[in-house]
Amino acid sequence: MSRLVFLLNGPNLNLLGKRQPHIYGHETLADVERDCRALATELGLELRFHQSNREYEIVDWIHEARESAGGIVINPAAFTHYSVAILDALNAFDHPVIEVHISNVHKREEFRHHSFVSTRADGVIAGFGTQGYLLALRRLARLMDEKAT
Ligand code: CA2
Repeated sequence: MSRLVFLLNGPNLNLLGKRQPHIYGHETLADVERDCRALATELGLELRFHQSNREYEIVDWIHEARESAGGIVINPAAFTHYSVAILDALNAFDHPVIEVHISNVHKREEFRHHSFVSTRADGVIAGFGTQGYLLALRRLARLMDEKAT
């Protein structure tokens, strides 16, 4: 199975570390990418790391992953709570999917408590800060290994 992993980030996550540090911490998305790349190398994974503010771009990356990747880590950001398009795309992806939220969405406003993506994800991580991305990669690597044996 492919060792390629897509790590996808939704709208406004390009602002990570620049605004609202009390919710999302001080690390920037570039810091997250650097740490994820280091861990991916350790885990023997090849990483495609993307962020977009446009729903269709995320859908297109999921389609690309369908053709080539063995797993997806996704923080769909606000799309989590209303995007049937992203859910439909993930439902057409045959390999493990881990959903990440930096904040604990269940401790926040009611509208953040529901996730369309969680109905597809193999695991959900929320409230671990940006460390959640690293935990997600470790879990994904394990699921990919289990699937390969
Ligand atoms: O906790 C998460 O990771 C979220 O997916 C982040 C989304 C939010 O809509 C979800 O409910 C939970 C928001 C991402 C916005 O990121 C920003 C980062 C810094 C400054 C402003 C926005």
